[in-house]
Amino acid sequence: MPVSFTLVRKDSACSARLGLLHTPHGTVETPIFMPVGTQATVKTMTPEEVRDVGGRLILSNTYHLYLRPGHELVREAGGLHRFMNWSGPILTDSGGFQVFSLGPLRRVSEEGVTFRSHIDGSEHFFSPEKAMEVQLALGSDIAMAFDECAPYPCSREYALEALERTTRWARRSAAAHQSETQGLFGIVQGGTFPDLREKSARELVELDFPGYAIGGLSVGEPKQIMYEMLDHTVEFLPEDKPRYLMGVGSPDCLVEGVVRGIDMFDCVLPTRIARNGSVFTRQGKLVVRNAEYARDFSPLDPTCDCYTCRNYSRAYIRHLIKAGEVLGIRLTTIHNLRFVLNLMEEIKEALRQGEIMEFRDRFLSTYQAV
Ligand code: PRF
Ligand code: ZN
Repeated sequence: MPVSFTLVRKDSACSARLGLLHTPHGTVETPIFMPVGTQATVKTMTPEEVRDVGGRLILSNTYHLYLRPGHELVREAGGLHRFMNWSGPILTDSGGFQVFSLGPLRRVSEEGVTFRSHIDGSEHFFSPEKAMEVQLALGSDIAMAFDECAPYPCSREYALEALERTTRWARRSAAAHQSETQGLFGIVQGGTFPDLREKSARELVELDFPGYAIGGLSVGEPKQIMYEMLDHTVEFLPEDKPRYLMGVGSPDCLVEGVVRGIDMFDCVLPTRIARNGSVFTRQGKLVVRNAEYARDFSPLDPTCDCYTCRNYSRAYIRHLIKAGEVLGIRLTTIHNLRFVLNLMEEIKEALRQGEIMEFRDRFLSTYQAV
């Protein structure tokens, strides 16, 4: 088994767990946040810097790398790890979500999805088999099944159709995926319908994947609905396999996800908002680009241990961003990634101490979620 999971400890007051995820490129502790490197780079950061802020497992995207530079080229380079100089584990998303996000640029059939490239308009076809071929060429440690993420809101009929297709595609993904060096995770869908979440989870568990993702959430629904769906999904997933909540990464959702039994997260949020001048603090999100910080010579977050906070002020970072200097968004990216990765470290420590619920309450008492 190229990918496996060791459950280390379960909390007695909630569904949270500590675990170890074993991959061909090493073992990582869970719960874990995966920085996103869509184009084979965590935007603005070198792999050494990603590691220095605590990144251990990164996510990259099949859809983007297939279109550019092409998976054959990445294979020729010796795989994604060598191509981008990241020696730790990599998880690749299947392209399902990205292709479905293209809207009018795509057509779905039972066989797969026909879509036009967002780069040059050229036409392409993705299927479960194709998504497996591309991810094998990329050489990631963990590949994702090809799924259909239904939008929010969506009708029960559509959510059912999408989840049933996702199960059939998961079966085809598993059949096409023959690898000694890569694990394959299934993806639960089912929209915001509790019984459909259960149905999807049960059907996927029958296929016996080494890990299960929860897809189709954080697509615009209220957070409370997402939390309810997590409760209605996690209870049908096996305890001895990792659970990955796709596309979730706001600090409050990370904490709430962990207490509901999630082991893995990924999200562009920390790196994306950094590039438009927003940063996380223990009080919530702060727009350092705003005029009110022009003469604020304190660090982004006085409690943060990152390179940015140890050396630079809000006023300086605001100036860099206003002046369009690339150092500005590098500094905010370093801080935001460190913020969420440090949060995950604190979460793990709270779990080791058996105090995760106390930690959640303390964190949420100062963190202003939006
Ligand atoms: N499916 C896939 N990738 C995803 C999602 C999904 O549903 C989401 C939903 N938040 C993010 N990334 N394959
Ligand atoms: Zn910082």
